[in-house]
This record gives sequence, C-alpha cells and structure tokens, in this order.
Amino acid sequence: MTISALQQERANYQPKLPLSLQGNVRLIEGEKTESVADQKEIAALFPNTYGMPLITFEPGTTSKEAEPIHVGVILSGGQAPGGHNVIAGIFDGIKKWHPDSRLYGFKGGPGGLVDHKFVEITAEFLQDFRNTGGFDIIGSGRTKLEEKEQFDKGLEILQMLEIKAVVIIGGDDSNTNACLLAEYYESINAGVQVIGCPKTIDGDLKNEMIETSFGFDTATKVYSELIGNIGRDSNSAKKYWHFIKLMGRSASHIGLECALQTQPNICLISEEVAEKKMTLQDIVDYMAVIVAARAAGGKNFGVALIPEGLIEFIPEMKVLIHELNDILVEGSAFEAEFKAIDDDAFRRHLLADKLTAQSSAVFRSLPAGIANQLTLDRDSHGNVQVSLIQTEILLGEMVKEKLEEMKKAGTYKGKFATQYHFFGYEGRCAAPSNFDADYCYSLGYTAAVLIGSGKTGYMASVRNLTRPAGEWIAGGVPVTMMMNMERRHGQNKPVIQKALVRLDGAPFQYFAAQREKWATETCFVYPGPIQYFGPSSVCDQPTKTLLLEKA
Ligand code: FBP
Repeated sequence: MTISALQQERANYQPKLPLSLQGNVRLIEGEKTESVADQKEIAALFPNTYGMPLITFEPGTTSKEAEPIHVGVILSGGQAPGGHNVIAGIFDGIKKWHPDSRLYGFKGGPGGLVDHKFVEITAEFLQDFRNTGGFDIIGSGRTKLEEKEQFDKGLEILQMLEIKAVVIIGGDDSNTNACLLAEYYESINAGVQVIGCPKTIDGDLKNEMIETSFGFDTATKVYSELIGNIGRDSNSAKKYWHFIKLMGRSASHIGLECALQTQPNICLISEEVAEKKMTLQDIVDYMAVIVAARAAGGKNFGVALIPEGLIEFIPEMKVLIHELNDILVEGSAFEAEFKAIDDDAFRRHLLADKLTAQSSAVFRSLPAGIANQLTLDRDSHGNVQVSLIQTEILLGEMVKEKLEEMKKAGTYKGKFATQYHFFGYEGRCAAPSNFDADYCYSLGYTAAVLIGSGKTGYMASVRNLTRPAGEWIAGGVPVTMMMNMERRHGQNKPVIQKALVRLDGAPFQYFAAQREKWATETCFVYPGPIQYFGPSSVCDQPTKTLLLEKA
C-alpha cells in the first residue's frame, strides 16, 4: 500500500492512554445499576446481564497470571474516524495481557460473523492502519444482529476459532444488539463475552457515562473547516447565500457543534423545530427575515446550516412521510402501479389523491423535485431515506419565493443568489484528530481490559474527556443501564435511548444566546484544517459541545 507523508508520520504517533491503563490495572466495582426507564421490562428481558455494577479502572499493583485470549472484532454501521485505533487498542491490550493472544476481524460488518468471513489481524497487517481514518481494515456493514439463528451461526465460527470475546464497534442500535448477543450467549453458557464500543459521527450515543461517541470530534472539525472556508468565500465575494446540509440522520449535534465552531448566520436545530411545532413555512419565514435584515444592511450573502434530519422533525412533514411510507409499501399493488407510470406529474397527482386532505395540501405545495424525492425507494425498514432529500434546495427555493413576495410588499430590497452543499461523507473517514486517535485507542484498550476481567454486556467507557488524556477515567458501563422500551415496527423493543440535542443543555443555550448577533452581523470564524502536530491548544482541543457540557 502506498501511503502519504502524513500517514507515515501518523503511523509513528503513539496514542495516549489514561494513567489507569498504562500499567497493571485494578478493577473497582461500583453500585448495581438500573436501566434509565422501564426497569421491570428490561430486567425481565435481560435476566443475565441486567443490574450489573459500573466498573472503573485504577492503577494496580499486582499482575494476574494470564492465559492467551482470542478476540473477534466487528465494525458496524456508518464509518467514523478512529475505528482503526479502537482495533489497535484492542490488539495492544490483549497482546499485553498475553503475547499469544489473537485478534480476528469479521469482514463487512456484523454479517461477517454470521457468514463466517474473517481475517486474522496481525501486528504487520495492523501497522499501516494505526491512526488512519476509514473502516477499510475489515470493512463495515448494516446487517442487524438480532435473531437467534444469527447468534447460533456466529457461535459456530467463534468456537472454531476459540474466540472468547467479541467487540462490537457501533452506534445505539448495534450496541443494543451487542447486548442481546451478550445476554443470549450468557443464557446458553456459550463462554463468549460481548463488549460494545460507542461509535457514530452523529454524536447521538451519549449519556452520563458515555460523554461522546468517537468520530464526532474529527467529523465536525472537518465540516467546520469546510464551512469556515465557505464563510470566508462568502464574505469575500459578498454575492451568495450558502445553504449547507449536514449529516447526522436524526439528531442535530453535528449542526450545533459546527455552528459553535464557525458562527454562521443561520443554523436550524431539528429538535427546536419539533419542540416549537414549526411548520415548513415558519422555517422559511424565519430564514427569509434574516436574509432581508442582512440585505437591509447591504449584506446579500450568508451561511445557513441545515441538519440532515430536519424534514422528519417538522410535524406536518412527519405526518406526510408516514402516510407516504404506508401508501408506498414495497411489493404492494399500488407501488407496482405507481412505479410503472413514467410521467412524474401524473404520479404526484395520483399520490396526492390518496393522502389525507392536510398531507395532500402539504405535498402539493412542495417543489416538484422534492415531492419526487419523497417518493423514492424506501430503505430496508420501509422508511424514506432522508439523506436523499435535498432539504437545502427545498428551503433555498422556498426562501426565494418568500423574498419575492416580500419584495412586492416593499419589505425586502436585495439580491438573493444561492449555492448548495451537503457535507457528510467528506468527514466520516478523515484521519482521526489527536482527540479521536487517543480516545479510540483508549476505548479499544479498555475493551481489552474488560475482556481480560471476564466481563460481558458492557460498553467500554472513557470519561473526563475535557482533561488531558492521562486523567481520563476508563471503565465499563452495563449496556442495559442505557436502555428503555421503544415502539419499533409496531412492537415494544428494548433499545439504547438516542440522545437528541437538549434544548436546556449548555451547548444549545449558548448558541441560542448568540444566534441573533451571528444572524445580522458577520461573525464567521475560520477554524482551518485539523492540526496533528503543534501546540496542544491547537491540536488537542475537544469539541465545543463537550467543553460546554462539562463546564
Ligand atoms: P451510524 O449511525 O451508523 O454511525 O451512521 C451515521 C450516518 O453517517 C448518518 O449521519 C447518515 O445519515 C448515514 O450514516 C448514512 O448512511 P449510509 O452510509 O448508509 O449512506
């Protein structure tokens, strides 16, 4: 493999570990835990892994007589910077435990376990991947591990390779499934431990014990660099409004963090839209008023950030999308008839007639292109794929219409020209920031120590993250502690609670207190690219979200 000069230098970077993991480790068990809600139901569903104590590691004095331990690792879901370092941390951790320990990677995500596709991760193989972005070392996938048949099939290969533990690196759903797997293997005395690791650029897997998911730091730094560059371009040419959609599926953590970093004129927060029950028109009016106010001051340019999941948080759109999902069920007679029609306008007309009066009016009011995007193929769960909907264009076109009305009414004088962007894939495989490089390595190492301690059903947890890495607190949190019951596909299911942006939280409150000033004045900040070498004040800063939350 040919590697860049930066990658070569980064290969030599030794990620930092918390002090407690640098030598022999002592395990401290805390109080027994309870799930965040629905304790009775969760306890009944997880009789073997419910209520376990919190675990923290401290520097120890004695080392235990250890046997080699074979471990399997799986990367699950969307890529996030630092995944390779989690694997490096597990590898170094189990090799320290015993040099004859082995690490196997299941290829292409959870499906690799079921289909018995694996590779042994050796020191030489791993070397080129240390401190790099991407999940290409073993690949990732979105197969859901939730059926007994899958667990049994997986057990066959685990037993064949004498694997005693599996680490699942994933988001909330993958870690929920890791816990189901842990519970099942305990219930049949399979002798296989399962440990989870918190991954997702979306930043929505967090709680008291998991301060942030890995990848969020690097991805938001990459997007902030790009947004800053665009802000500077906008402030130089002074002729465009840039509408930028940002990844993050449901939660708006990415948009909020990027706003805190770059101080744009507008940043929509989906959670606020839902809370205030804003209509699409309310959002358009809010944006148009800001555009007009800037134009009145001679500023016909600006930057607006739009979270990817916005559309589903607008109450009327949510209802419309649900109705469309029901009408366009894959394999239904109507879907077949609908797909056979060539004429888009006729297709939309046909659909609009099948909707309730309110949704039909909303559907008919949408620009044709967006209405068509809402009818595209559903995902494997029958849901509309929000990342395919060009919300930034929808809003840009609607703001333009609104401004034309305002012009006629004499309340707006200005020029409105737009540029559209979508940032998502640009940040998911970036070389991890020093923060993510250290955090991920520490998470992997923590997982190895949890395995060495015989634990199962835990998620690796590394806290105190706004302090230098040496002071981070490593340990384990029972996955059941983060669970509640939620309605999924018509059934009550135990799931890890998704962390949306809290409107009473410090990051949002800070943003809300500044946004009026950022809207009318031009206060852009240009963060520039991630720095890997240089002063700590530039290279080792965690996200503003984390700093405000922990202040
Ligand atoms: P995870 O939740 O699996 O980490 O994925 C996050 C994400 O990057 C979202 O932000 C985005 O909506 C989605 O993945 C895109 O999925 P895909 O990679 O399948 O296009």
